[in-house]
Amino acid sequence: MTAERDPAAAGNLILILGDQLSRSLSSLRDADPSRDILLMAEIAEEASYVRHHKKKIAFVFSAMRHFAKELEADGWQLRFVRLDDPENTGSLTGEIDRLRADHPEARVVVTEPGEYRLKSALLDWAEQAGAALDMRQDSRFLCSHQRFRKWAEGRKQLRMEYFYRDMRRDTGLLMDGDKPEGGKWNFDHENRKPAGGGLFLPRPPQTPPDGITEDVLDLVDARFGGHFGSLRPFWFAVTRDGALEALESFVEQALPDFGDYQDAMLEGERFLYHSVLSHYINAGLLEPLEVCRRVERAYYEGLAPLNAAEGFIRQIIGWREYMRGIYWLNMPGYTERNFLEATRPLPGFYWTGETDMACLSAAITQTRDEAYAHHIQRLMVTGNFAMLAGVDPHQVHEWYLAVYADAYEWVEAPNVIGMSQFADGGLLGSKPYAASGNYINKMSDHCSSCRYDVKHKSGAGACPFNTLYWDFLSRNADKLRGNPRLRQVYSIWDRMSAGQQDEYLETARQVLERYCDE
Ligand code: FAD
Ligand code: DLZ
Ligand code: SF4
Repeated sequence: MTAERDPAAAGNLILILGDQLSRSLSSLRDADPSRDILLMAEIAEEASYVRHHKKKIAFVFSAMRHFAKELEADGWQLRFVRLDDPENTGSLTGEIDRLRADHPEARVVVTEPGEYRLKSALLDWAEQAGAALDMRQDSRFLCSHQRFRKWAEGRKQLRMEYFYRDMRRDTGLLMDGDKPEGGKWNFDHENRKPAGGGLFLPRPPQTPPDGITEDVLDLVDARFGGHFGSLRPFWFAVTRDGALEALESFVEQALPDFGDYQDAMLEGERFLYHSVLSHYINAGLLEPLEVCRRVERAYYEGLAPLNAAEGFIRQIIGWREYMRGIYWLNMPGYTERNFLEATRPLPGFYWTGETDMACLSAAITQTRDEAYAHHIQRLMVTGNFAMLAGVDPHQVHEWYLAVYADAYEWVEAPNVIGMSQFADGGLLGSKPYAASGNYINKMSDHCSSCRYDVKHKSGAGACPFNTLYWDFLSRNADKLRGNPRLRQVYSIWDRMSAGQQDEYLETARQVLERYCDE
């Protein structure tokens, strides 16, 4: 992808996208501040191709403005196009054209966009405009497309665990020679404790908005006021320094308990021991490897136990890299997959949080307020309900892409289409993450304040997850019955009397009518 630089050539135009806020960017590798011009642009199309959460737009715009200011202070020539600039064309390619009009000979350099949609748009644009485009690999990721393709080649199943071990060997993270630290690759079985009362629960640092952020908040309010989510209070860091502070705070306060309570949920506690760093990492304010090295150091300094450090590092060099690999291996078309042929529209309460199901209300309300929910809420509450109810996975995908501050299609789609909705038919999970209310009850305290009874399996007051669970298995029996990991649940279903099965299905029908068919 990379073309050699000709020293006699005119300066380059270097496009820096809103999730490329890193000085180590491959597009800046050989850049020359005296000749090259950097381009950053606030673009209506990028903010509304799905109607992003207001906090997400504000975070990206403010972080872009801060990054641009830092680059300018370092002596770079930079064109920053604000959203409200009357000449703003509203598209990234329009902005490149506008800058190129003054520099027709210039080559355009860009680090590969994270999303297929934008990569294709830039490649199409270059072809049509007859422009020289130098699109470079994104070296912030640890595994290149080529490396992932090679790893995946010839494998019947793409299991994250084996990929992860290779990444441990490649990076040397938590390695003792060629053996994993502590003698095991994975300490996940120690990471499933429900959280009880009386725990000290840290909060991510709250950064007060500065003048730049206040301007952006006003702009977002005016231009995207109809989008989902609360804009204020706004507490995200918007600079690398602020993100580094958030990393330090996580390592000191939450990391030691990260492993133990990774899967827990608590009413009113939105962050537990999670890092709340994904939006910083995905936008480029933090680099994935530096975050992992910091966590590894905390382990060697005795500040965090191995199950926490290993569990955290696995999420980043394992899951995060693996999801990106799956995305690029399967695009285009991955976001259209619908293995279970689910067609129901996304229930309206996903946009309001107004539901009497306590677990869903908590997850969606905090999503609205914070543009954040942690993994188990995304997977086992909102994701699980949508899959059990048979919601069209494309609508689920668009919801997740819109509502989280860390959502970019390269990471969101495999998590949603693959992991959470089983819409890829098992490419990345050996069975659907379908669960009845029992799982949510074990891992959280939501059920005690819910109007439903998690112990009731059917009938008016029964937990909706309980009846939807069996309805889901019954509805999808032709596609799922042959799955060896579901043999046991189907044998339970088969042993039920016809009367009991009917009762489950009838209650599920009422649940779907109440919540999904309004
Ligand atoms: P922590 O729990 O502290 O984890 C540490 C880091 O590990 C995260 O910051 C993140 O960088 C990485 N990580 C953890 N799990 C995953 C994963 N499954 N895939 C990729 N990276 C992971 N993550 C996104 O970054 N963007 C998304 O749009 C996104 N959508 C998701 C949708 C669904 C349905 C599910 C089940 C998961 C999704 N995830 C997504 C993964 C995960 O939920 C978030 O990365 C995590 O909740 C972010 O919060 P945190 O920083 O506190 O993470
Ligand atoms: C997410 C986002 C938003 C909301 N706005 C912009 C923008 O105005 N300008 C820009 O360059 N990038 C933005 N981004 C990030 C892009 O959507 C992101 O680069 C692509 O989705 C590729 O990952
Ligand atoms: Fe959620 Fe069911 Fe528990 Fe209510 S009873 S909180 S719906 S799992």
